[in-house]
Amino acid sequence: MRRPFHPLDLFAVEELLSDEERLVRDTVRGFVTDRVLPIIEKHFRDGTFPRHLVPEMARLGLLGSNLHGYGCAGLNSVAYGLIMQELERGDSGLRSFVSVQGALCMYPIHAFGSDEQKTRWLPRMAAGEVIGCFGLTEPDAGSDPASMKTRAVRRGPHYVIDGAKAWITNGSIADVVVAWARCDDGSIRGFLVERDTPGFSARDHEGKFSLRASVTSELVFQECAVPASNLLPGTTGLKSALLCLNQARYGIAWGGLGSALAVYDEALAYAKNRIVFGKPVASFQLQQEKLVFMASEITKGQLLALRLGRLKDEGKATPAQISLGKRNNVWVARECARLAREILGAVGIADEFQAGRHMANIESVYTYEGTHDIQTLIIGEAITGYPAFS
Ligand code: TGC
Ligand code: FAD
Repeated sequence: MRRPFHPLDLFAVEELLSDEERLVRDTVRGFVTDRVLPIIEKHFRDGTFPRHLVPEMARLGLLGSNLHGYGCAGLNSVAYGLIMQELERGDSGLRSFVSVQGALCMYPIHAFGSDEQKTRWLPRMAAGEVIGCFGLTEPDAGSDPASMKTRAVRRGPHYVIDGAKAWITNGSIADVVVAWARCDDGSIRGFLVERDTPGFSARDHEGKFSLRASVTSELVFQECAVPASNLLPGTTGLKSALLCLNQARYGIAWGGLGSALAVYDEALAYAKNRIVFGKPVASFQLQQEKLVFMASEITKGQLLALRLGRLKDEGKATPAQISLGKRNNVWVARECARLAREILGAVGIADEFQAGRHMANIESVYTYEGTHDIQTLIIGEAITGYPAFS
């Protein structure tokens, strides 16, 4: 029987959701409780991605769920965000998979692709039959993607791509890469590179202590000739890649809440049951302060994410607002994971509890999609008018 799950809702955010949004959230919550939580500890331990869940997530309509047409669910931004929250309540790696597939691969094809590219790729990606990845970061260009070295040179009917990408989620399991490269005219544009293209190879990063249930790879393009029709025609510069990041950062603002809720729930339950000095841990003022910090920050994060989602649906969310959402809610998740681990005492370092896994995962989330520092500088520029990146 499914364990009833009572989400933290100190400010009645539930009342601000529509019936459809609640239904979507509860469906994904059920999926994560039944299908993810029982297996995720082993996948994290073994360093394997639970790939068998991809068709199940596709059947639930989770892949590219906020896109319209081409077999996508066409949900609003809040329902999409709640999906990210519930997936990350399970594991950041699972949310990463869905973020990359939807926000970083399907979105650019949808936004910048030709009709032929959309028809060819999107329905199969929504169905989970084709897996995508997004190659922007390079070994020497992370926070500053404009300094990328990957080049695409036009030769007759082909573009020839040379370069390398690093830390790419889904890299070695992807059927198609959305690869960003600098062209002859100096502009950065997006290309679709299929996995069997001669000169393309992918190798997984070994020794990760974080996001162990997710695939992270290095990609190499050696004289990789792709048909000119594989250029995403609507990409016009780095701005096109940054527009994709807005989509993914938005999802992470909700995902962070999911991770924070998971560890808060676990810490509260443990603190109520664990007896020390003859009393439950939850009855001590020092421990209550930690739980109150977590509950307050999660509540503020819920209000922030919901408002951001409503603004996004009205077409008004700015990149700086999205950065603020990502920055704040991932910080909340990071603080909550650390405090939850602390409340659990020794068992907090064992992987039969979730806190340690979330604590390790959130280090990646804090860094990817623009580090916490980069989000700070984006917001700093928006409020002062001074870019302080260099
Ligand atoms: P800059 O000159 O500021 O901007 C170039 C053009 O882009 C515009 N722009 C944006 N447009 C839409 N959305 C945004 N967020 C935008 N940010 C900037 C800008 O207005 C300009 O337009 P125009 O018309 O004037 O040309 O560019 P810059 O080179 O100075 O860089 C700015 C900076 C540092 C903020 C940017 O490079 C950045 O965001 N760096 C962080 C890189 C990053 O986030 N990488 C993420 C890689 S993907 C990933 O991590 C996936 S994890 C997936 C998972 O597993 O979930
Ligand atoms: P660097 O840019 O080298 O930064 C190092 C440090 O310097 C950081 O603390 C940073 O905040 C700080 N710093 C940088 N610039 C400034 C500045 N101007 N002022 C002050 N401090 C600064 N990328 C993709 O393209 N696709 C993916 O699918 C993807 N998946 C990922 C999955 C995982 C698990 C991880 C860990 C990363 C992934 N990334 C992906 C890469 C990720 O986006 C980059 O790691 C991130 O953008 C930071 O780049 P970097 O690691 O090169 O750090």
